[in-house]
Amino acid sequence: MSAVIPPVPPIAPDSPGAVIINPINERSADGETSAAPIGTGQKAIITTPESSSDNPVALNITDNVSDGSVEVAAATERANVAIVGNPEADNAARILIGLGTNDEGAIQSNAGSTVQTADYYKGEIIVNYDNAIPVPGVKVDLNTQTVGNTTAEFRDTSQGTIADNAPGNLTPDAPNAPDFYIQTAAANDEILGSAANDFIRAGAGDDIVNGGDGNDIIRAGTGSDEVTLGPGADSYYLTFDQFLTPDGAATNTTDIITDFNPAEDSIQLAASLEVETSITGLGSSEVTITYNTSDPVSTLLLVSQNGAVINEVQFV
Ligand SMILES: [Ca+2]
Ligand SMILES: [Ca+2]
Repeated sequence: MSAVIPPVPPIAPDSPGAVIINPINERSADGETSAAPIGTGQKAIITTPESSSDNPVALNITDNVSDGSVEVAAATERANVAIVGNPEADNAARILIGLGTNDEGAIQSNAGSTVQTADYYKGEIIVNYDNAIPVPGVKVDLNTQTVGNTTAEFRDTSQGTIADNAPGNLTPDAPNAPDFYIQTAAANDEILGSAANDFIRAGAGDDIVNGGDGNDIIRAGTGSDEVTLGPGADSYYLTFDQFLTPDGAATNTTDIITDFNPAEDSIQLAASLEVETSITGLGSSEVTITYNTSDPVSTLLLVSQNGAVINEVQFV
């Protein structure tokens, strides 16, 4: 069974609650612009094309609530959207990330865009990129900074670029070079990728991810996740962060891949895990990966739900 993700309605620039958000002017220099405040009931739509990896759109979720929703859509190519909050607050509004339209209601392409949320954000995030429009040659800039633990002041750059967080063999002209980059946070999130290539990171929590068509990279993060790879040559990708809670504690989790296709798909582990893990069960549909670096050790049971055998893992 493929994972089914709820729909996310597209945002029109003139719809009630819509707020057109512009890129910030400075990211890390003194005197930089802080993230734009946005609260529940508001819809952020990015329509200006000046966003770039150096000049992102930054949204600061301000509501200290456990209900209500914020809607976010990139409606222009190569937009880079960073959603942050106050790590000390209980900001837990739901975030709905989808597509945007023009004034006539036509879906606008967000090809090459990145939409990412700070790791600590506590609210549930639902992403639905069904009907997203890829554009040939308009790919994600792999040098885009990831937000990690960035706050509203927007200074943290410690988490590296998208390339730093991707399988080591990912290049801008690879067959799986991402058309879209999506990064969610600590809660139990639900993500549907586009019909093109997606690089999806679901963060901590027990997430449900469906890559859809295309050659996707899915890094589900710590927690017990359900992953549908979809058609195409997909990568289920693990790093050390699969094996530690956000507080650095050991974990014992189970990830399910609903539709592993050994003829096309691959199980990829970060190269550093080659010496930090031991693996049992290859040649069956249940593989156990033990992370020996934590104390006690962390384990991940990886279940190929359709019974397809996992014969190998790649260290990349
Ligand atoms: Ca998550
Ligand atoms: Ca996809």
